[in-house]
Amino acid sequence: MSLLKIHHYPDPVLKRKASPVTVFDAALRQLAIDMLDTMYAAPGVGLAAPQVGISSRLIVLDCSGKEGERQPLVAINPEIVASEGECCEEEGCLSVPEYYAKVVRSEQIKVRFQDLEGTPREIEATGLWAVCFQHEIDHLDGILFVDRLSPLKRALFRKNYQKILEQREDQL
Ligand code: K1U
Ligand code: ZN
Repeated sequence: MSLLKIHHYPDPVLKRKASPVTVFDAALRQLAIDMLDTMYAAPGVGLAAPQVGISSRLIVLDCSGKEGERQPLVAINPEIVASEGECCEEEGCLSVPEYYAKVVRSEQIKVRFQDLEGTPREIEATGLWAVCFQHEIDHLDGILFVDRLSPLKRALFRKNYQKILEQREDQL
């Protein structure tokens, strides 16, 4: 099992718009496996390629919430093609450790993507799956959940996160 290094804010790779995947080969399949292993080990419910330093449009998710019944999903070049409703749930991010905030998102979405063979697929998502898809697709566009907070909450985040980083450095 290969665990990949998760890049943390303010690493510039997290602010870049990722490039579409055009080659569906063994290297892509191995990257998807390594990303799933890294996500489960973190632990997390999603992971986007830029978080492991790769600026490509690939995400992995598993919001099944059951240790024994995993439901891994690999989505390549994902796009939200329909959305409905609004929800506001607490989010975290493996690239922004120890920080959580409520974010307004669509409640129900339809996502078009390609699987590891390059075959087009479509999925409808609600609940945590919908929130997670939106969070991961944002990563592909260089957007972090803290970018979706009000200006006041974002300013508070910057101030508090600086302290979190300093404390983490002291612990090393
Ligand atoms: O993209 C990421 O940084 C992963 C992130 C995704 C996410 C979290 C919350 C709402 C939507 C999307 C995480 O997985 S953070 C960890 C987390 O939420 C979690 C960890 C263990 C069990 C359940 C959730
Ligand atoms: Zn994230």
